[in-house]
Parts: sequence; structure tokens; C-alpha cells
Amino acid sequence: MKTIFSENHLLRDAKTELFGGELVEPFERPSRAKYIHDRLTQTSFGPVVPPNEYGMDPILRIHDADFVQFLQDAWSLWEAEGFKGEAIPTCWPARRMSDKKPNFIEGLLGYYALAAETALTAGTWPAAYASAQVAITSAHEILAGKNAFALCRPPGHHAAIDMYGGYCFLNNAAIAAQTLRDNGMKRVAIVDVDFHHGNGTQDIFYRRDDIMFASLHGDPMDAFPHFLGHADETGAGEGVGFNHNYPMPPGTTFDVWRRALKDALEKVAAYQPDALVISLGVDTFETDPISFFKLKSEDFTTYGADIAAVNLPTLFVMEGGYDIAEIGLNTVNVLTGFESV
Ligand code: 7XA
Ligand code: ZN
Repeated sequence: MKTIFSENHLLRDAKTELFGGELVEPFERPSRAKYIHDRLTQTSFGPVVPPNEYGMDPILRIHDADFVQFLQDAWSLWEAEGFKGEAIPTCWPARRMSDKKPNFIEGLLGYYALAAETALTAGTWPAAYASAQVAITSAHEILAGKNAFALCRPPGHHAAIDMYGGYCFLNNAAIAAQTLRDNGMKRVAIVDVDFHHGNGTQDIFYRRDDIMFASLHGDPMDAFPHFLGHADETGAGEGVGFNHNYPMPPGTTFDVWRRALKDALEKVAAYQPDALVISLGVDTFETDPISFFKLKSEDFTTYGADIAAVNLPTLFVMEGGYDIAEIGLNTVNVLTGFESV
């Protein structure tokens, strides 16, 4: 299968992440994509090509226009105040406070952020935009009857209609799924195998029955994003029954995780979608520095084959994974496992 990849991901190069009360080098850093790209090349996995330009319309099918405008303006508003560091939110509309949108950048950051670890920087918007174009271009591969790997960076699954955070700005998987719908597909399934719950994707499609969502993740009682991803969140309105969460505890091993995947894939098969989008995070790996599952490198190959057995046009969209030395191996293992069937 083809990989779609943009060098513009390099523009997302934050120097700080708020972690454990310190400003550290971000876990989500440019070398992640380089290691995946290197592994694709070393294994001659398939062609790696740049995205086409589809503009803003597909992005605005998912995200509110005022939120997208904020992402474009935030850095210049922050710089104009003369602040020295990167733009990090420090206050929120917490319980029983006003939901009016403030004018000042400090208030705007809290209004649109769902968490404080993700610093906004000069190149964040163009990189996020390029990442979305990668996802949209990959969706067009699916429409042309092929499978594809969207090597997106920055990732997307925490980004909601009008919120960023968890290293995510635009929801690449959601934009891709909507692109499939807007070009004639009737039903699309998204399965999120990243360690973290795909709160953004869930939020975007929670009331819809044309895009089903299933997520396997660290129990939010113990893992980011903490405030969404419980098993009893099953959809609302027309979306009731089309949202499936599989929260799992610290130390979860592949046999347990794989049973959850098989259950999710059975639900996908029953749904009879026209295509499958996989939010592919490899932070389920046993030595991932910010996660707590215990998958081994060979397990990624195994579950890639499990996904292929569903026999649907499949789009893999890159999400998380922070054991950088192994990120290429684990990611490409999923793809080779998929292609082995
Ligand atoms: O899938 N999402 C991620 O990999 C990013 C999670 C960010 C966690 C930040 C917790 N301090
Ligand atoms: Zn993750």
C-alpha cells in the first residue's frame, strides 16, 4: 500500500511539554515520523508520496470555523503580547463559570484547550494543516479502491469539534472518515487502537449512525484523557449503539487486548461499512514511556493480520507512540501483518 507523508510535519517542533510539573522536551517530536519513514524505506514497504492539496473545506466539515481560525491566529496573538515561552493554557472555564469566549489570548487558550501539555508554537498550524491533507489524500486512495497509510504528524484523535490537546490539533481520522462519506460511502467504521482513548473522534461522531467508532485504550480512571472513554458511553440520539469503548487496566497484555480488538472487529463486520479507518497508535508497546499496556513488537504484526481478516478497504491513520527507537518497527509491523493476509 501507499504511504502519504508530508515533510511539513517538521514545522511542528515544540520545545516544551508540561509533564510532571516540569517543562520537558515533548514526547511527540519530529524524529517519530523520521523513524517510521526510515523503516518504511528499509523494508521497501511501498511508495511514500506527498499529499495533494484539498484546502480547508474537508477540515471545516469536522471542525468549527472559529476554532480553526483560533489555531491559525494563536501564535501571533501570543507573540504580540511579548510572552517569552511557548503558548500553554493556564486557566479554563471550570464548573459553574461562564462559557463566553474571551478576547485575550490567555483566555482563548483555555477556551479551546482540553489539556495543558500541548504548547502552541509558530509552525503548529501549517504542520497540522499538512497532516490533515495527508489524511484527506489517503482517503482518496481508499475511494480509488486501495488501502493506504496516512503517516500523519501531528496526530489527531484527541482533537474535537472545537478543542485541541493531547498533542492533537485537527482530527485527521475524523476528517478522513467524513471525506469518505462525502464522496459516496454510506457507512464508515473507525477503530482506534492507540493506547489513549480517542475522545475527539468519539465526540465528533457521538450522535451519528453513519460513522461507528470503537476505541481500545487505557482506562480513563488511570490514563489520559481521564474524562472520556468509559464503557457506558455508547452514543446518543441517532448514534446510540454506534460507540464502543474498551477501557483496560494497567499491565494489560496482548491476549486480553486482542480479545477486545476481536470484539470490536466483530462489531465492525456486523455494521457492514464501506471502509475501515484505523487510528493507529503504537503507544500500546510494553516500553512506551507514557503508557501502561504490554504489547510486544510481534503482537503488532499479529493484530495487523486480524484487521485484514475483516476484509474491508482500510485506511491507517498515524496517532501516538513514543518509544521512538521502536516506533518504526512496531508501526510497519502492523502494516506488514495487514498485507500478509
Ligand atoms: O494518543 N494520545 C497520545 O498519545 C497523547 C497523550 C498525551 C498525554 C499527556 C499526559 N500528560
Ligand atoms: Zn496515544
